[in-house]
Amino acid sequence: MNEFPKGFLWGGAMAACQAEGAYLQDGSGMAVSDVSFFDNKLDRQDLSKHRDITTQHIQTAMTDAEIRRYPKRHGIDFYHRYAEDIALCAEMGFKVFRFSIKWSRVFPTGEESEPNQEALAFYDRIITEIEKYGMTPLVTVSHFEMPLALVNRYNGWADRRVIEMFCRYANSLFTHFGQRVPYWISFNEINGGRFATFKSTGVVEDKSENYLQDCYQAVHHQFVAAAKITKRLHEVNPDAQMGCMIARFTTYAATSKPDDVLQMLHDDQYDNFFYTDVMVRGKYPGYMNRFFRDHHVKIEWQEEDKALLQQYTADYLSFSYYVSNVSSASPDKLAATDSNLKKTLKNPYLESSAWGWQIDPKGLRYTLNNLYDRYQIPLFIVENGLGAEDTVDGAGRIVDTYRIDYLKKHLEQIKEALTDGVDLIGYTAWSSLDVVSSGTSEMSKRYGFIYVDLDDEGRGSLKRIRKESFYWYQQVIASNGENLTYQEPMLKS
Ligand code: BGP
Repeated sequence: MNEFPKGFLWGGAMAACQAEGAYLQDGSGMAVSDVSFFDNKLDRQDLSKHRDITTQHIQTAMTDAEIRRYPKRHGIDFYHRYAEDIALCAEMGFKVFRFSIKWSRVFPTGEESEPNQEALAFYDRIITEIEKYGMTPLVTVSHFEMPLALVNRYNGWADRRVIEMFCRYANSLFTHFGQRVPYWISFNEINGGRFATFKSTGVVEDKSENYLQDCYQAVHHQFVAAAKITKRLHEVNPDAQMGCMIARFTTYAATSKPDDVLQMLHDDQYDNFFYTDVMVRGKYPGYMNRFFRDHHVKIEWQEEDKALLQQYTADYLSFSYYVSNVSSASPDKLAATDSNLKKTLKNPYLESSAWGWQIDPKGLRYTLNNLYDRYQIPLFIVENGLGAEDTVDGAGRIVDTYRIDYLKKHLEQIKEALTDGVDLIGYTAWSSLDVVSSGTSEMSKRYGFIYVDLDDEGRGSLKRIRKESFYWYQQVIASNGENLTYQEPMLKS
């Protein structure tokens, strides 16, 4: 067997806040992403300070008109170059194009009663372009770019009133694009609310009296909002599907010591399953009652919440997978490393990227089996890829064999999981083009099949160049995953 099913959705992903640029143009408002800064003294093995944003920092950034200090303000200028970018992805053979819509472009402060028509016209042009090549759009409604005004006024999702504003935003998207977009994702990596709280929920620690309480209350509001917009999407188009999404932090016990194994179970429950249990099974799991009690968290529920969560669950489960983590009952004694959205412990059996992210293709097979066993609904890998520094050689080529190797090994394990019986509907690699890094706002942490000539300080021609992986992925898609081999060079100079 070991085959990808017919109609498998091959593609790539990107996010508005990392790609569009066009800061404050055409009526757009400021988003949380527009205050995230680039630090040239960045410690790649400890990115924690990039995850903590203070009120003071926000105020400084708001009065700073500089674009380059905040790289997500310029992105890769997808706003003006989308036609060329989408054409390149079509050339690779993409069946599906994953992108996100910038909430603060459509509702600049989040509180307007009507959407910004220029923003809707922009996304209309994008979808038209995707359709032109016969690709399927996959749209993330919220990918780390809530209007900053909602942070300043409400401390983000900690306030229940944000649900209504989000629903108004989502409803405007469904009214305009609901018939044309078959796959949606409500919140990108919803478990980010606990680890990358500011960009995920807009909650600022120094504004909170009880930060942990606000983190979980914000996530609860996102759960309710996701249920509400799932209901609305199905009213608009019963055939459209709404997925939930987590950053899948697959984790292994550091040793076979029962304490470590229990820690692994807890980390899996608190960091992963809580989110998917609510969004797929439709109710809060019992283990969270204990967690909330132990951590003095008391979620405020409204009467409608329980029924909403139960009735409007996700149609499919999507996730990002970059790394695997390690769990230990005595973590202080062990070496740590950076990972997606948070730190973890070192696994001596794995190699790491230059940013310390531990590479584990077999962990993806484990993850697919583990999620499918638990939920029995279709899965969709919506992010997987390697962040690396690419260089353009003397002949103008980018020979990113390390990226091909990473992707190839992960696709081999996906094939194994398909043979294991997992129902996987698609794979969108992160990222289609190089974009500004979500975690560090660097440009030099590149993931794309298409190189973008831009450096960390925002200098460069923005020229797009096909990497070696572009031609390799083209072959992979053309053979529906049959041919994963790589023979250098794919690009004949
Ligand atoms: C995920 C995000 C993406 C993305 C990716 C890689 O957390 O959904 O937006 O960028 O990780 O992370 P980074 O850019 O920090 O390397």
